[in-house]
Parts: sequence; C-alpha cells; structure tokens
Amino acid sequence: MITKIVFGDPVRTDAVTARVPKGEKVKNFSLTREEKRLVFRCPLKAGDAVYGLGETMGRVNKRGGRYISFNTDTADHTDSNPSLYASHNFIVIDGERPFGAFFDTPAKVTFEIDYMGSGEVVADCETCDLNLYEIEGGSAYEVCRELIRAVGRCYLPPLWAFGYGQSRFGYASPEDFRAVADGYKNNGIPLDYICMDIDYMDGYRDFSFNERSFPDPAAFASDMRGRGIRLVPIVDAGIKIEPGDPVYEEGVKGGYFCKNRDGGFFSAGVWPGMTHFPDFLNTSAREWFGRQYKFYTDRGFEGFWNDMNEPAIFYSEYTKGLKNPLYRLAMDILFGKRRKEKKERELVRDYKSFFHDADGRRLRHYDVHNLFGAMMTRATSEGLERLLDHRFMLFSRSSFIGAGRYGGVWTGDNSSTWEHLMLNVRHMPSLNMCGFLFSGADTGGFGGNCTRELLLRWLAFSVFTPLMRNHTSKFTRNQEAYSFGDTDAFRKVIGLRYRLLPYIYSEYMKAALRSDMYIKPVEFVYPEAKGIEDQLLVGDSIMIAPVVTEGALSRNVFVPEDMTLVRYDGGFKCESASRGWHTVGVGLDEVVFFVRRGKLLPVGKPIMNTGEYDAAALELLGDGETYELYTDDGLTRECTEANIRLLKKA
Ligand code: MIG
Repeated sequence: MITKIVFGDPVRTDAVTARVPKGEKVKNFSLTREEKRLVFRCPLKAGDAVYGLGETMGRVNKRGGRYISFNTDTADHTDSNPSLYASHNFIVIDGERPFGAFFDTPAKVTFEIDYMGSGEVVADCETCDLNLYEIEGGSAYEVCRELIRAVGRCYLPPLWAFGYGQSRFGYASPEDFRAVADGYKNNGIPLDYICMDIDYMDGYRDFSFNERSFPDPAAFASDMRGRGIRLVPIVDAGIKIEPGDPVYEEGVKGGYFCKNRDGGFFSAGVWPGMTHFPDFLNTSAREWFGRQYKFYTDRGFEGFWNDMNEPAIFYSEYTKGLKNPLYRLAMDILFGKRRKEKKERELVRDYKSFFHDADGRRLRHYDVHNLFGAMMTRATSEGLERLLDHRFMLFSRSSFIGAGRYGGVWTGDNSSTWEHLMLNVRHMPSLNMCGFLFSGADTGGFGGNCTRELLLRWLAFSVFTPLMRNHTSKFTRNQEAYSFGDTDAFRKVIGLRYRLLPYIYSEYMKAALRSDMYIKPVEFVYPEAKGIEDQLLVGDSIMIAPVVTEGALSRNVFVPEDMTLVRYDGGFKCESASRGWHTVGVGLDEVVFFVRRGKLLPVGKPIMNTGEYDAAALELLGDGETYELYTDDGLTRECTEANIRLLKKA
C-alpha cells in the first residue's frame, strides 16, 4: 500500500511514474514544520532494522548513522563523510509493522537514524515543498518492491553491457586501447568493452575526439568491434566555453545553459577550463543535449558513462581564490580540514548562485541540486532512444531515485582497499532497493594501488554485479587482469562471469520486468540471517558469500537452509551444504557460491565475449525442477515476458 502526501508546492522530480492515491496526512511520522524546513521523526524499537538510502556510507542496516543527501564529488568514502554522489531518500523501517518512506525532494535532506543512540529516525528536509510517499507492506522486501513498482520499469541494458569491461583514467591513444584488447586476448581472458576516459577528447570537450590521436574514430570503433570489443566514451556535464565551437554556439543560441542571477550564463571551471552547465531541468535543453550524442552514434558508439554531474565544480567565477594554484597548494599544506570546509562553503555559494528554468519555473540550483545528475542521465537516455533503434549502455555517477529508469550507476572514486570492496558489497542491495539494478563499483578500486589478491577477490564479487568494470585512476599501478603475473586465476574468475551469463542476464531482465530487486540482503528471504551483511542473494537461485578479508583463504558462511555449494575453478563442482554455519575454504583462483534449495542455475559454455553467447547450449545445476530463462537478441527493445521460456531439468 503506497500513498502520497503533498506538502506545499513541490518541484517535479518525475521520480515516481505510477498513479499513487493521495493521503491526507502522514501516518508513520510526527512532523515539525519550521519556516524553511520539514522535520519528520519516528521512534525505533531495539530490534528494528532500517534499510535504504541507496548509495550512502554506513552499513546495509543504516542504524547509528547520519547521512546527508547532497550530491558531492568526493573520493572520501569513509563513515565520517555524510554525502556521496547520489541522493536516494528512501528508507524502510523493518519492525513489527514494516513501512517505508520516500522523501521526494531534490533539496538537501539529513537523515539521522538512531544517531548517537537517539532511538529515532529523523529526516530533516531543507524545504517545505515535497511529496512524501509512505509505503506499508508485509515485509521490508515487499515495501521495497512497492517503491520500485511506483518508480517504473528499470533501465534495460543490452546483453553486451553484462560482459566484463576494462577502463582506466589515462588511456589516451588507439595504441593504449589496442594494447588492452591484445592483453586480454593473448591471455585468453574474456572482455566486452573498454571505457574511454576524458583523454580521448579534444581539450576535454564533450562531443569531440582529439583528432591527432583519433583521426577516424568511426574506423577505430569498427576495428575494435571486429575484435569483439565496444568502446564506451565518457561524457562530462559541463560544456566548454569556446566561441566558434558548434555545441557551445548552439547551447548559447538556444539558451540551454543554467543562468546567473543577472541573466547571463553561469560559468564553472571543470576539466576543459570554464564551462556552462546545460539546464537539464529544462525539457528543450535536455532534448538538445540528448541530440549531441549523435556525434558518437554516427560513428558506431553505443555505450556511455556520464561523469561530473553532481555537478562537480573545481572553481567558479565566484571562487577566484581557488583558481590560483599557489594559493591552493598553500591551503592544502596548511589546513587539510579547513580547506575541505572552505571548499564545501564555496560549493554551496556556487550552487546558490545559478538558476534553472524548469519549463517556466525558475529554480535556484541549490534547492534542486540533487536532481541535476539524474536529469543528465534522462537527457542522454531519451536522446539515445531517439538516435538508436536498439538498447544502449549508459551509467552515471550522480543520481536521484527515478534515474534508474534511464540508466545505471557506478559508485564513483573508491580506492583499492578491502574496506571499499566491502562497501561495494553493501552498496549493491541498497541500490537495488531504490530501483538501481544496473550498478557496480570500480572493480579493484579507483584510487591507490591494487594488489593481485585484492583484484582477484574483488573480481570474484563483481562477477555477480550487473556492471562489472575494472577501473583505476591515473598514476596508479596497472590494474588490468593481465598485469599481475600468472593470469590463470584471472582467466577462471572472469571466465565464470561468462559461464553465468544465461543466469545473470535472465535474472536481471526478470527483475526489471517484474519490479523486483536483482541483488538483495539474505535476510529479505531468510529472516534468520538478520544482520549478516557480507552475504547476498543474487537473483532467485544464488546466495554469495564473497571473501572480503586480506589474507583469508576461507571464511565463515551462514547457510540458512540446505543448499548446493558450487565451487568454480574452471569447472563447476557441486557438493551439499547443510543448514547452519560452515567454514568454507576459498582459494584465490576459485569462486564459491551457493544454489538455493529447489532452484536451478543455468550455466553456459566458456566464451570470450557476449557475442559468442549461445542460449541453446546450457547446463542446469542445482536440485530444482524448472528455470525461467530470458533470451532475446541482446539488443531489441521488445523485452517482455514472452521472451521467457521454462527450462526443465532432464
Ligand atoms: O575529476 O574522468 O569518477 O571515474 O576516471 C575526476 C576522470 C574525473 C572522475 C570519475 C572517474 C574518472 C575521472 N573523473
């Protein structure tokens, strides 16, 4: 049961697309109104878990934390940092009578959840205009599904987006990309795509290629396609101010950029230098921006990642102080923390100084800040839908609930640490609760140096996340799977992804078509597993228990009912695992997971990329009777239940 309570005159976020009955007043919260804010509170009982909030720090059970929805470009993924790149204002209180609430506002919201042992949930909204969706259900899982249903059908990627991808900030020339393709091929490790980071561009300008390095991008894309590999260019939010440049000129002429208080266009310094931000809250500006992707689709590119769309601002016309590099250096050295606070103050000042024209409604950016990235994703997605007659790959750094209909997300600049592998494990179910099924982290970590062991363990987890992309920063150690000596273990672990493709693709598509989660906490199905956050359910048949500890060659696993333990070391070995706790050995060159009782797991033949996938050559593991296999050509937009076939165990 979902109801919508309207406060004041909310900004349209289009987060929810279903028709939802209106309620008169809040049922589950007490409410304090102040002049410029609404504060919702509800008490918690000792055993109540609180789920949700998607891409945030903290645990899957959010109790004890303080989280601020205010989209931020930050590499500080620690519990002392309250804001990451996204705002997913949905929480579920799993007590005697489970219920959820979605605070649908693009303004800043601070959540305190049993913070400092307060025994209550506080959602402090920096606005008096919002839609509150209250959801009641028989379980936390049902409450999440109700939200996902209300949001609307999740983004459907093409089959190839479920392959494995390699990326690095710093690949700059065709030789760099060819070397990656060769590195994988020569070592017999499958690969489907390579991401192109900002160095492919001409002066960091979107919708451009550096012509000296890429004289003929179309030929290059087609050459790579011939090797079974797609190229996935990055697109940043800001458009470089460059008189004479057609994209810039069109944007100016159409008035498609965000404006200053005085009516001129707002300027912010990002990678290309001074830029204007497209007004993604404006329909014509979105259409204009979406049309620009023709530059890529005309040249054979059909996958993209949208970056810097919080939006990130290095400096602006109002924060000249930071522009002087010497001054910045001095600030860095003298006051680490003070500098961070100063940067935050300057960002707020910038965000308060520009405006959107949301189809006639003038809105201060600061008040709708959390919607910017989501609306960029929407602009891209709607543009690509018009440009292509098939599905495309798209994922974004910043997001808001609802953006899951338009594309996926990656979780930004993590680092090569075991904590961040565990953070990835926690993010996945929480993102799924908020309708972001196509998601994943930078496998191996973005910042810092990855080790062979960390990469292998991280890959063994990423095998199960829809987006499986190895990405690292400039100046870090090489992180490609062939960069760590003996590649045998990498071949096996990444090879498993491809053998599980029939399952991963089917489970994703079924979850999307049925408003379900693809990854969920084990306790959503087995209440006796309450509190176990380092095991997850992936689709309907699999439970995983990834190794997230350095040096560990075994781990403890709670098996909530009799299951089949599957060990993959190049072949599948099945044994039975009885209900209860087990210490399970997991070598570095293998992946262990579990198939639930009464379920089946379809596995395919070893392949080198998704183009070789053969849905007719499958084997079924597990003790179930039937499996619902989803198949299509991997690109069609006609994704319906009609593409699902029942496989029966011989
Ligand atoms: O200021 O494009 O999160 O994945 O490699 C950094 C360069 C900009 C941030 C992204 C990261 C990407 C990097 N970008």
